[in-house]
Amino acid sequence: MIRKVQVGIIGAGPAGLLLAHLLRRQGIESVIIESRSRDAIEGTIRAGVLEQWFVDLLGELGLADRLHREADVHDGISLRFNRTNHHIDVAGLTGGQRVTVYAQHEIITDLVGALTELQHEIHFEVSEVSLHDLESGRPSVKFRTKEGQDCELQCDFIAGCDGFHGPSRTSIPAAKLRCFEKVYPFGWLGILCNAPRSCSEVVYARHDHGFALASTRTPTIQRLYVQCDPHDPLSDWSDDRVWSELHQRLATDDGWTLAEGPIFQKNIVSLRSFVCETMRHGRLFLAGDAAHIVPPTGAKGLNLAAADIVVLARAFTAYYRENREDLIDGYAETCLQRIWRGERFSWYLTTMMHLDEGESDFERRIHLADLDYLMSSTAAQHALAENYVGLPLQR
Ligand code: FAS
Ligand code: PHB
Repeated sequence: MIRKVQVGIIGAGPAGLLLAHLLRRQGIESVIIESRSRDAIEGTIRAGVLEQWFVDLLGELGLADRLHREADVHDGISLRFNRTNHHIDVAGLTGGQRVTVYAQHEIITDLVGALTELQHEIHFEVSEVSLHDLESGRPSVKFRTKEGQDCELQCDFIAGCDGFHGPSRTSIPAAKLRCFEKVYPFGWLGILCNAPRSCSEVVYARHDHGFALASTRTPTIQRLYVQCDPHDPLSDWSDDRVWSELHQRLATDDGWTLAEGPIFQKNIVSLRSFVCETMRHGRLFLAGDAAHIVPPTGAKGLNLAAADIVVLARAFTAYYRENREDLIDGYAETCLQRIWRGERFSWYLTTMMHLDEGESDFERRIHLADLDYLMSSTAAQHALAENYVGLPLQR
């Protein structure tokens, strides 16, 4: 079956779904193909922190009603080391920008739900996805539906929103790819547990045993992470060991205590920084994790993906509405400025807050001096806060 469409979107993650919504608002037609089922994408445990502009955009699109009812909004974050908690007044330092904690899979559920109500064409559980004629005026995506039917989407443009492991980036000739990568020698073990909140804001802790993070999902479901070896088998991390490490790494001398509860989800992720500067190849445009990865310490991945999509939707709109190609031609350059700033901030927070066995004692002292300077300088805290809430986005 051949289907002609203006924009073919590969991937129903936050990037692909947001693009479909923004294009609909401009009367631009798109079709989404996704390799997993709707239940699977709505159940993927990932990000949790949203930048203020992204929350505002979801509101403008009429997609934030549940978010506004259920999200946890904070005025700051905490950095913890040497058994002392340090509150960073993010809202005060950024003219009122706040930190919104709302799970990524809830955003996906809201975006898919709204598109389904609009009967937007989304093909779930597709396979055999391949991209063709990217340098022609009529690129296409071939795929097999879950019913086994072979289909071809003939497009004006293809949006590669298929994440780090998707086919889009690898469809670009290797000689054309300009990529930069840093793989960290540590990973994160993340848990979800049924327990009351122990913190009124997201807490990042540096400890001699390694990094730890306390975040939240609801008043009764908490999200916590500990630094681990990315190759550790999960069986090495019993619930008792997880709680023991969390208590030690998050401990303070001010009487604060960590509430425990049954752990119902546990996973280990590796940490990397990655940028593919070739975000466009002919009529293929990469967005989100398909083009860049940040370690989650800076809570930037989802927000950078959404920022790419705002730039891409504006470029497609200018093309269809005003027959302009300048925004399309400037897509990569526009996105890469924000991406490298997000990469820098995520690398900075990751190296400052994690224990790297390969580091010298001198480097460790420097990280502690960095933290000490941060706690003594409003200017440094302002820089951290401004990056954490998200640098302004030209919309
Ligand atoms: P995604 O990977 O989310 O989506 C890609 C989609 O494409 C998937 O649904 C996939 O199934 C589909 N796909 C893949 N191959 C395909 C194929 N062949 N055909 C069709 N579809 C295909 N970011 C933050 O901003 N804040 C955080 O707090 C944060 N925490 C994180 C915590 C963890 C543990 C992890 C792993 C990441 C975290 N991130 C965070 C980053 C994360 O949220 C990503 O940046 C975000 O999912 C990127 O969204 P997409 O680019 O849409 O890619
Ligand atoms: C989360 O809530 O999952 C979370 C919060 C902050 C981060 C990363 C993840 O930096």
